[in-house]
Amino acid sequence: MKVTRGFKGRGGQARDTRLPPGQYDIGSDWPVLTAESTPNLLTAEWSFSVGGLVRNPARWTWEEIHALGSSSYRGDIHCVTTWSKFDVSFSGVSVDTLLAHTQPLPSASHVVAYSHTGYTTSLSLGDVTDGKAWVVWEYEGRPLEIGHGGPARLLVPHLYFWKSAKWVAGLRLLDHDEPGFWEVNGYHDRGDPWLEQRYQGD
Ligand SMILES: Nc1nc2c(c(=O)[nH]1)N[C@H]1C(S)=C(S)[C@@H](COP(=O)(O)O)O[C@H]1N2
Ligand SMILES: [Mo]
Repeated sequence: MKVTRGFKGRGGQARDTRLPPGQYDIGSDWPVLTAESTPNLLTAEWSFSVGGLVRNPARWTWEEIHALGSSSYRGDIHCVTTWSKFDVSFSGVSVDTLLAHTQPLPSASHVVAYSHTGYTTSLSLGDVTDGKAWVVWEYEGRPLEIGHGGPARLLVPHLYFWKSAKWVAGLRLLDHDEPGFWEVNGYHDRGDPWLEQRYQGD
């Protein structure tokens, strides 16, 4: 991505590189960061739901969601704890596909993503549409490991990684922003790494 040369973010990092301000390249490591205990979810009992302000609320089983057609991401991810990881690949289903089936109402402006564990995170509808978000079950062509949110997690790679809810269970569409777990605990409502929106007030 080419942005105006010479622009400096608050981290002192030139904005025309691939690393957002204040981030470092963690290389091949991938830390596990979890606030709750890791659940053992069986795919036979797993489901994913879209509800709230939609015309057709829906719930898919593991087999049904795979039948919706698959979509992949290859690119970078950025954690608020300052690591970034380049060129990772995930596949699953695009959130656009899930919303095409459920038909958001005109009043819908935000979503809460919630996990089977109770974790929540909030996003604007615009941050999960137009090819910007996925529910993913594969990492580098293999089933997503349980520690990283397997069998399936949300992936919203253009925002800090706390928005990418592990063990995701569904999306609830709302007409207002409803702060989730980390947003209530001091993290920024939106979390754009290029704007270094780490904490409330940034
Ligand atoms: N359910 C759940 N999802 C979560 C979290 C969590 O604690 N619980 N942590 C978030 C945070 S802060 C980060 S940085 C990433 C970490 O994902 P990883 O453990 O796969 O690196 O998951 C996000 N999704
Ligand atoms: Mo994080």
